[in-house]
Amino acid sequence: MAASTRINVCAITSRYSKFRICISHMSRPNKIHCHQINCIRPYASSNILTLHERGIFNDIFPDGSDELPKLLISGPQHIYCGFDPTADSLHIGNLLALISLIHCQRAGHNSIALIGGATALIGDPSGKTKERDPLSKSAAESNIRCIHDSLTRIFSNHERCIWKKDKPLPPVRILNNMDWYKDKNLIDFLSTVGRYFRMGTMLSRHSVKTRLKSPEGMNLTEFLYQAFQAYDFYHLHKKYGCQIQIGGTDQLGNIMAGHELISRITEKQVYGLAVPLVTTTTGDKLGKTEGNAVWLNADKTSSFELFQYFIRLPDIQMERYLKLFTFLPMNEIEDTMRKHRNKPENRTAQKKLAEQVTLLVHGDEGLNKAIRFTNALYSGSPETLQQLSGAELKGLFKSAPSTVVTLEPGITILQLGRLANCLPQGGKAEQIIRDGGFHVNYKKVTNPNQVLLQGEHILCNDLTLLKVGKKNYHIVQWVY
Ligand code: YSA
Repeated sequence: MAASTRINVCAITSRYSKFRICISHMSRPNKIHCHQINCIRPYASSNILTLHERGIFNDIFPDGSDELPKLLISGPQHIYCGFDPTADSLHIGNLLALISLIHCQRAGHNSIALIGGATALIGDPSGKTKERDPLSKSAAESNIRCIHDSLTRIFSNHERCIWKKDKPLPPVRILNNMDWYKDKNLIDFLSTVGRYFRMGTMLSRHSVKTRLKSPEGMNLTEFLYQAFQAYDFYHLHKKYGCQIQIGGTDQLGNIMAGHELISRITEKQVYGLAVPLVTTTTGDKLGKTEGNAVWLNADKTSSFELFQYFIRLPDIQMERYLKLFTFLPMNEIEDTMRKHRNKPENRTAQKKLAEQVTLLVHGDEGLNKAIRFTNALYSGSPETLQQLSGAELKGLFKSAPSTVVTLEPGITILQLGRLANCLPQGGKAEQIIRDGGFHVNYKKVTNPNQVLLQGEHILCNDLTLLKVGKKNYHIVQWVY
C-alpha cells in the first residue's frame, strides 16, 4: 500500500494513560486528534462470554476451555476482528462482527479492527463458491479509505450517541495488515512461517474442501489465504499480546489456522469467538457477493433505506435481532417485545431496532433524516413534507419528475397540473381533478379552479408534491 494511505494509529495505550487513542489516516494528517480524558482509572475488564445470552459468541474455539473466562476477567485483553476491503463499504453482515468488537470495548477490553489491505488482494475463499475477481491495488486503496472512515464513524457514533456515559471507553485501534506485509520478503515468509503449516490440515479446511470438489477448483493464492490470516493473528499476538480473534462462523477455519501457528511457535493458547452468520428470511447469507447487501455507507444505502430495511423485517426475527444488533439491556428488550406482542400492528420492535441500528451506523443526524423521510413518505401529512429540502424531496421520490415554476398570483389547481406537465391538455385534465385523481401535498383537491394558497398548496420550503392517479408523483419547485 502506498505510504500516503497508510493507517496511522498514534496512541498512548497504557491503562493508566490520560490520553485516548487517536485513529488517523496518513493521507489526512490534519485530522489527527488526541482527546484528553479525565479518568485515570484502569478499565475493569469483564467476561464477554456472557454475551452468549444475546446469541453472540455461541461458537468458541478451542471449545470448553475454562481458561478463557479467567483470562477475560484477569485484565483487559486485545481482541481483534478483520474486515477485507473488497468493496467500498461494509454491509450489515459485517456489522455484527463490528458490534461484537464494540461489546468487547464496553467490557473494558482493547478492540482492534483490522482492515485486510493485503488479504483483500489475495481473496478469502471462506464461504465463497467461486473464485473472486482480482482486486486492483488502486481499488483496494480507495476501499481501505472508505472502510477506515466507516469504522471510525461507527465506533464514534456508538460512543457519542449510544454509550453516552461519563466513563470513557477503552481506545480502539484500526490497523491495516498491509503495514506488516508491504516489506515482507516472500522467501523469508515461506522459509520461516510457511514451514509451520501442515498440508493435511490446510486441505481439511471446509473452505478448501468445498472448493476442491467444485468444477472450478481453487488457485494457490486463495489456498494460501488461511496462512496470511494466521500470520496476522501471530503478528498481533507478538505485538500486542492479542489472544482472541472474532469473526463470523465462516472464519473459524482461518482462526484455527492462527491458533495452530501460534501454538506451534509460542506454545501460547489463543482463542476464536464466532458470531452467527446473519441470513435473509430465505436463509441466504447477507453479504456483498450475494447481491442482497444492505450497505453501511450512506452513498450506497441511505440512512432512510437502512431504517426502512429494519422496519420491514418480519416479527419472527425481532427478538433475536434486538439482541444481536442493539446494545439495549436485556430487560429493555423483553419490555419492548412484551409491548410488541400486545399490539404487533404498531411495529414497536421494528421501530426500536431500526432506530438503534440507524443511530449506530449514521449517528443522530442520520437517524433524524431517516425519521423525517419516513414521516414525509408515510404519514400523509403536508407538515412532514415541509421538513424536507428540495434535494431531500427529490431524493425521496427518486423517480418523480420535477419542474421549476415561477410563482405568479392567481395560479389555479388546473394550471398547476399543466405547468408541472402532469395533466393532459384539454378537458380530460379537469375531469381527472373532479374525479378525485389529483392530490396536492397528500390532500385530494377536486376543484380545478381553486387558487393556490401559500402554506397549503405551496409549502413554506417552496415545494409542492403532486400525485396523479395512484402513484405518479411530481415535484414542483417554486421560484419568485
Ligand atoms: C480477518 C482476519 C485477518 O487477519 C485478515 C483478514 C480478515 C478478513 C476475513 N478473512 C474476511 O474476509 N472477512 S470479511 O471482510 O468477509 O467479513 C468481515 C467479518 O464480517 C467477518 O468476520 C465475517 O465473518 C463477518 N460477516 C460477513 N458476512 C456476515 C458476517 N457475519 C455475520 N453474518 C454475515 N452475513
